[in-house]
Amino acid sequence: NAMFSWQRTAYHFQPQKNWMNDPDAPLYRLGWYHLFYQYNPDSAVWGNITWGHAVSRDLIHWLYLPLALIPDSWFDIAGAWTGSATLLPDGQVVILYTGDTNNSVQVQNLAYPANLSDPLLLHWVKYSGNPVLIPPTWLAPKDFRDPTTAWVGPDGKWRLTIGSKVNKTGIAIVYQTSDFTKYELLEGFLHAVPGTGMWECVDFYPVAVNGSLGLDTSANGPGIKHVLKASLDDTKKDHYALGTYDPISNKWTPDNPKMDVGIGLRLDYGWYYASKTFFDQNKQRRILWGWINETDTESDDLQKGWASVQTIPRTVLYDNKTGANILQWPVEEVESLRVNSTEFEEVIVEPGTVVPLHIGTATQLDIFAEFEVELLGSEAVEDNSSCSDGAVDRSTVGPFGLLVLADDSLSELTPIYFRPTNASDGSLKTYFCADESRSSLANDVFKKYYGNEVPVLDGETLSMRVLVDHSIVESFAQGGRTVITSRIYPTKAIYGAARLFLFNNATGVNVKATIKIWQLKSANIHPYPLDQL
Ligand code: DQQ
Repeated sequence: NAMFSWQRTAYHFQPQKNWMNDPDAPLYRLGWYHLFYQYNPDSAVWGNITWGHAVSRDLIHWLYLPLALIPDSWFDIAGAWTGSATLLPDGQVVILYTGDTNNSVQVQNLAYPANLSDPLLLHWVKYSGNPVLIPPTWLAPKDFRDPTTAWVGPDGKWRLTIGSKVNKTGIAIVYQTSDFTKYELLEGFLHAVPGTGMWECVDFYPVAVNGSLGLDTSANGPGIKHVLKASLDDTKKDHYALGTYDPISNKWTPDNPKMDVGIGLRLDYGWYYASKTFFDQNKQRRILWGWINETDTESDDLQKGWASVQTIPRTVLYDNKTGANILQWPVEEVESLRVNSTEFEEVIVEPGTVVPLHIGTATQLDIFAEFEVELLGSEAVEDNSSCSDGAVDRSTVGPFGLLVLADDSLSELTPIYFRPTNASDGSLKTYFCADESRSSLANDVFKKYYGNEVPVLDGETLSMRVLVDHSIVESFAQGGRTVITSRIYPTKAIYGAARLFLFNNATGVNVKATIKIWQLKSANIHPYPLDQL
């Protein structure tokens, strides 16, 4: 539908048409990155959930492949839901996924490639003994889904975790297996957090305390922490925490109980859900995928004929400067799309002004910006604002940042910005925010304020990286400590009419901005040539 064609992204992964949700079973093998995804082949709304499949050499350019798993058996007839892949040392690949059965019971099923020597892994076989796991009697049959990638326990057996809930307590339970067909439930919970509700799409993986390499899912020992992530069904938000995994007791303990899973940090403070990581043994890194849902209406989605996008894959590392969060950063391969860089050095943005950045078309950008603040008058007055006040609300020292996907008359704009505050309790905090309230003149879409506090250490300048792709903006502050994904629907700030500005809405500071901007080429995302299949 041409009416909405400007909303199609140019370098984010999305199917040619119809509905997509969670990323599934990402893996790297024989020179190809594989991405599977929850897909409705028949419509632009959720339903008839099938596994879509695409492959890439570099995580940027993709080839669509035929559907990988079709819901055609009693154990997945109501949907082939989310799952994960495990690469076994002998070269085998196993996928465990949730099936919604003919009785609407959630079970776990095993699938494996028909032909391991096929680098594209085109054909998948469902194990004849499926389902391999049914819900334990003490769990509700609809609260048992989304198995993780397996890791090796101290006895050499595989373990994997599945999310659930007991009353209002979100839980992760662990199964043990030697062959992926027979399983034993380990006693107790990997972890449980009262009040957090059903845990979907649990992700569990090690991060190195030092260095810049990712770790295999089975790695553990000194110098390693474990990230536990749950997608909270009640709020549709992805929460994580850092902690330690004791494989003997099979318990994960958060570093800081006040920042436990579901009550502490979020992976992304924007519109983002059902994320999943994998270890890329090709480049020794851990990569995170996440699903960006729509915030327009179902009827809009049906009209445009498609719904949802995946984020740019992000590398995940432990932040050893703060020791309290992970760092997310777009995979380096996105830089291969960069053309025409423009630099602006020490641009002074005075209080209450906007400065246009003349860079030509501004719909496909990779922006890196640093901001220094010069206090003009006396001291900053006390200020308890946060992201929920939006970019219009002014204080002495903020907000300031970028206006992306704006039109010349500023009838549409999306501020991505910092808001330093000095609260009445004496604390100094910096918020990183996205104000979507004026992102679109359309009125049937969400227009909210997003963001959270971002740690800024002594001596650090404020910096942000922003990826703009027509209707998606992914924003990373302080090297990826705080991340916000925006799903917006500009109607004026499209194609050649989209502009980029700096803004400073503080009352008492000059902002000095140094910015480097690249235009990004479109990625090649198209069907794999049929005659080669
Ligand atoms: N999506 C899948 C479920 C999962 C949910 C169904 C999360 O397996 O819990 O499409 O978005």
